[in-house]
Amino acid sequence: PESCSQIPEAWRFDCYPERGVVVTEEMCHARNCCFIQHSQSKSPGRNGVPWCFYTPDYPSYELVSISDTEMGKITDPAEKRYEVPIDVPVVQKKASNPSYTVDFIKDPFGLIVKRAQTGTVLLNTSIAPLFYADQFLQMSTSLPSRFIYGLGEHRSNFLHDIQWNTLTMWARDVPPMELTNLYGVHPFYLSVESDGMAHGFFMLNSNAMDVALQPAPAITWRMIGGIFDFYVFLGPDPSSVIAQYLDVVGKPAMPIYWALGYHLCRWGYKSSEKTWDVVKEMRNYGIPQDVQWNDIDYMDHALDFTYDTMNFSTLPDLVKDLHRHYQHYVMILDPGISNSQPSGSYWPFDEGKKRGIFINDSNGEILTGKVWPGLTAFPDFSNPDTHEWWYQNLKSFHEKVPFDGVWIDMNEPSNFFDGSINGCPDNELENPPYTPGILGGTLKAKTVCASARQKISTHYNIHSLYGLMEAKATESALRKITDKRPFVISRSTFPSQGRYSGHWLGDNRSQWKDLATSIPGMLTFNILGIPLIGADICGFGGSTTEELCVRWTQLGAFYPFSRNHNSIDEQDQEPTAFSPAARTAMKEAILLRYSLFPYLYTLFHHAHISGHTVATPLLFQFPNDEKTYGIDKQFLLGKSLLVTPVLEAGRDYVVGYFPKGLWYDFQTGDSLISSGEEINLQAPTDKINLHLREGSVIPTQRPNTTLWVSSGQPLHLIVSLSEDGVAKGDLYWDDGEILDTYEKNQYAYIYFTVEQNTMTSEVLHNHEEATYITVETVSFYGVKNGPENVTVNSQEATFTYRNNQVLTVTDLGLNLSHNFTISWM
Ligand code: MIG
Repeated sequence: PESCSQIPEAWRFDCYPERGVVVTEEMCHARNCCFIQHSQSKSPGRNGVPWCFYTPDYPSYELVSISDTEMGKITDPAEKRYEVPIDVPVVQKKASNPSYTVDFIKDPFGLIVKRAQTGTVLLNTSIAPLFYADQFLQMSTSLPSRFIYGLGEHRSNFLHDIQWNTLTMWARDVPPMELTNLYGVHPFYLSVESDGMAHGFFMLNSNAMDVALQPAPAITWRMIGGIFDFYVFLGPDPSSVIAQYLDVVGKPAMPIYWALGYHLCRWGYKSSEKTWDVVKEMRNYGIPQDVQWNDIDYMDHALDFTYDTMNFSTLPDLVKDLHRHYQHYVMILDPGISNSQPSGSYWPFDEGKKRGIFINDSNGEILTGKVWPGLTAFPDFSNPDTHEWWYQNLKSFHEKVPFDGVWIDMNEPSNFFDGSINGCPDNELENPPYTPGILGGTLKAKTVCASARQKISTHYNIHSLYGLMEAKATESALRKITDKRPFVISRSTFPSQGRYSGHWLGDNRSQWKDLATSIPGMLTFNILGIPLIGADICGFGGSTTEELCVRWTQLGAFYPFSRNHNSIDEQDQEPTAFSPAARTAMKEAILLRYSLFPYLYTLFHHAHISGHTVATPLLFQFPNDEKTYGIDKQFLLGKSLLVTPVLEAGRDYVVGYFPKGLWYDFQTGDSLISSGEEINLQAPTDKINLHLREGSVIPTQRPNTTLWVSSGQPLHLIVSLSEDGVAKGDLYWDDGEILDTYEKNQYAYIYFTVEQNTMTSEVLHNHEEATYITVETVSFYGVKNGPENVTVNSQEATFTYRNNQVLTVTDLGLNLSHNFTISWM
């Protein structure tokens, strides 16, 4: 019909999204849709303008009657469907004075959500037909702008491309590449409206899905199960959107202090002695290291909860030695449990089988897959009995090897077979009417059968929750075993994961482009509530080069989770493996990180209690500066520390964007004024550019080779005065490892303000831990005139003044647990 050609290209909603199919006119008309070929669609159904799209009058639902409920919720009264089993707060009643309006369209049924203050349409579901079948749910909504972020886990820029870009979600083990589903699933986006206000949208659904972006701008949710259960967060600024999202799914855990140290790992340490040698070398060179890790090499024939008593015979001694040096040990665990050890010789399988805690196939037999130890069963972490069994395994292994944290890998779950040793049955769960654009083309690709049975549902529904559920089991086991804050790093993740674990970006490669993409990855996980995030420093696959590894260590020093990790058979890439110059540059970068520990720790506290980001996109602090919306080559730590890394080979400079205002070189205090422009910065190989935004007070500490030792060191406060001479900052301090210190009031919280040439340190919450710390020096950046005298608590003090306008007050010896003032005239 003619009406078809009147639909603008950007507004054509795909009626034939199946992959790898070239849709013909006949096929399209069989669906009663419009058919117009388009030259720009290279692979129909994947990228580009759809050839087959819904007609304007395509039949959909009709609103028959409407009755207001106390909760303002839409449910299906007739039929109970699968719902995602994560605990979200239950809405008790309708909001009294909402900042939004909700309007309904009768026929076809549609829902319109607007921001009350501005009238901006945040959501309009009437732009394409709605589907609500058992295995096919589809909803399209308009977007107020092209600025959309989140929707993990994918490899992409931080700002998503909306030019016909389909993001598929289904947990998958694959080295990160563009346009494919990866390890985690996060159906949440942040949208920045045209006036700089922001809102968020969360689709609480765990089934396989496509999320299709198109230039209208619009988004389509195409899911193969569950219900429509979605949340809209009104912000109105980007940080508030994230805090509101995390109010629903849960705020991140407060990490144990050493989680913020430098971690060393690799696949292919052939023995505990080899591992130990690396630790000793790091100590010899005085390079900070808090945590040594082992990959699957430590296990006896890749069996969980065992260690190789030949090559890793000294593992328990290594761990004790680490502890004597205030260092920590983390080892990997994979979910696959070998099912083929002689009966009676391997408790994890024997006992697991007895207790019925493994995933069954659709016949009710234990499903057999294959992972590193050979044929395996997979624990069903949706079963509470599995958590108890997992805990008992961890506990008895901990008695042999007193590890401090756990790395959970392969938990998509990854399987070397597609489905199982016997494949999968041919049924509607394995071959649903529509299969999203999953890598491999089937739900079972490199994982267990969709029709496999788990305690609470079929694998079809809960596949992408495997990593979350394993993390929960691991976190609670560690709590019981260590009675400290659990340290868990998980490869597969789902909303609410931050409550239980951190994450790393998976199997990257030792290439410059992977160095660069680590920033959008890190920023995305920060807005998804998993701030304990980093990429494998120096790259996992392939061999690194010295220059790349130096630059990566400089950037990695500012990852919230900072771990150098390497694949098997690749060239060594520990800092100790390089030339003295490279080693020194790496050491300096890591020392710089350690000096920032009090600041970083305080940022994690704010993430934990208020849902703030730790690594922050520039746009969060400058939402009215559109130039920041696409920036992902730089980022802020917290609100004020700007990191501008070198991301290319052979450079001794870097160009960074500086939002309007006054900025200071973090290390020298030199100032620069930006009108909101790109600035060329010197970046010799031993330098990482760090700039402090005006108006901040940053607590730093004399660094040492472990955070335990550093944490007793005196503080050095760095103040960056704004144009009008004000600044503020804070410090959260506690014992570093006890559970729930904030919740139990076992912490100190100090607030710093500067105005009119006076700094005040105010202890808002006191605790014994603060009494062990002194403030030794304070540097004020941007003091325009050299002062004649400086007083501390009204007593004269020692100071220096440099002609770059830096005033440093020294030899303070102030007890952190007491209020103090510093003034200059
Ligand atoms: O199939 O344990 O992402 O970090 O070194 C590879 C070996 C399994 C994948 C992880 C990687 C780890 C590797 N693992």
